[in-house]
Amino acid sequence: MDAGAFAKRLLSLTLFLSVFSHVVDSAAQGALLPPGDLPEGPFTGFVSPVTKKGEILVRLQPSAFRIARESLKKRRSVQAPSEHLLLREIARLFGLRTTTAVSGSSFLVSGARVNQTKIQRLKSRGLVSRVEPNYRINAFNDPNDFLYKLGFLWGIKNTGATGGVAGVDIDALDAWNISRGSPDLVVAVIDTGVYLKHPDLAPNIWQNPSEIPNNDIDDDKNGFIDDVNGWDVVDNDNNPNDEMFHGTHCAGIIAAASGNNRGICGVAPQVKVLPLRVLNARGEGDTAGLMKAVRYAIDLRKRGENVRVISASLGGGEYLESFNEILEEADRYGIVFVAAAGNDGKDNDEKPTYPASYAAPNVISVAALDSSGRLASFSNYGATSVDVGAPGVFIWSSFLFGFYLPFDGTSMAAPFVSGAAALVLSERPQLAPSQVISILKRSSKPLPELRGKMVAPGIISAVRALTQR
Ligand SMILES: [Ca+2]
Ligand SMILES: [Ca+2]
Ligand SMILES: [Ca+2]
Repeated sequence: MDAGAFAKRLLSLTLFLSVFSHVVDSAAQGALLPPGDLPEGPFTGFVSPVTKKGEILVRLQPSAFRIARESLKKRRSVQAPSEHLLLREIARLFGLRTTTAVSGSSFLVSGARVNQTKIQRLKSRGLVSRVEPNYRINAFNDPNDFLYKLGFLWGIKNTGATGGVAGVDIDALDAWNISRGSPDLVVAVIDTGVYLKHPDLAPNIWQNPSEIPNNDIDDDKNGFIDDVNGWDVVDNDNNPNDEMFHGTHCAGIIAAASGNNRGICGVAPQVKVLPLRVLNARGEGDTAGLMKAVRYAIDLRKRGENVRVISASLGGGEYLESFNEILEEADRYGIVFVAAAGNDGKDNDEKPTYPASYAAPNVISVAALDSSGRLASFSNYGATSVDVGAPGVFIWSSFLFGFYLPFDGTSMAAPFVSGAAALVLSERPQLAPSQVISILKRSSKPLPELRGKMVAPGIISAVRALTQR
């Protein structure tokens, strides 16, 4: 092998699609731990999407009414108080802001001063019993997307019905009560391209607002003629259509349209996908191509397009100063770089995998988990070099020609994190990439078997990321 060929091989990129066959394992192992750092109850200041802050439902005991009646008699000489007056007196006496009758002996108590200690004191004095949260309720908004309804999308919602452990998912449905993603937020998918005509993807493909199609003129003067949907770095043309299937699959996991009765739903079903094709029909490319694609994304961001996430389900080669530099520039422009950890079943702490192992503050490295919450056999790991775990085994998503198929790989896990990062940035656009990554790590749901395998041993939770401060 001559030096040129050797260098090319060093720099060659491959996608992180696992070629391992898999068995859908229904053995329920490694149940989810309760979320350890979440405070108990709805009344301690945690902004929960499922319970109303500072509000509880209590059953008031007869003694509470007796004390209030005596107090009113003594204080205001009221002999036969109305229930309304009694409740106001109870609230006054016990330091609660408001007390409203709900039904029978159940009352809604609210106010910032309601806290665990106070409730405990009222309980021990026998004044209240049965303290429960006041839950938020929503219209049932289960996606009607076909493969969701079949229960196949375990990463979105895992009921345990198709194997695996219920709750080992990214809590997408709860997240969607807060955000389904901002339509102007753009996730660049640097991959084999995207099958642009896929009915579940076409509505969410980025459109260049400053480029007139097919006039052979670079209207927006970014150096790329007629780049209406993205760019094909491999063939250096304006058609980033997928000639394999890998990028199409990744794009669907991030942003497939939801509620269209079809196929799948992406993690952030309202954000836009920017297809940048750097891998050919065999899934091969090189670092120079990857750099061109990242450069394209940064330049769009510079001119005001809301490109905030790059999803990179690929890897290969060694550390390059020039690539690290471009990652740092992406960081300065607020772009999170999500990278698959790799599919060698190896420890990235011992032997780094690039780009996942770059130390730039905007890089988050993702391992693949199965539906029972175990590390996938093929997934790379690393106590310090791999950040989080996400679904990556038997993941159904979009395929060429409008089809759908399941695949395995850290390639599939990274897009889940890209989608979650896009949701967080849709809600809180002022966050820096390192803050988004810190939030995704801190809000991940712990899984005991993953200890020592990644920085945040668990599965990411979109809803907890959206509510984490
Ligand atoms: Ca252009
Ligand atoms: Ca043009
Ligand atoms: Ca759909």
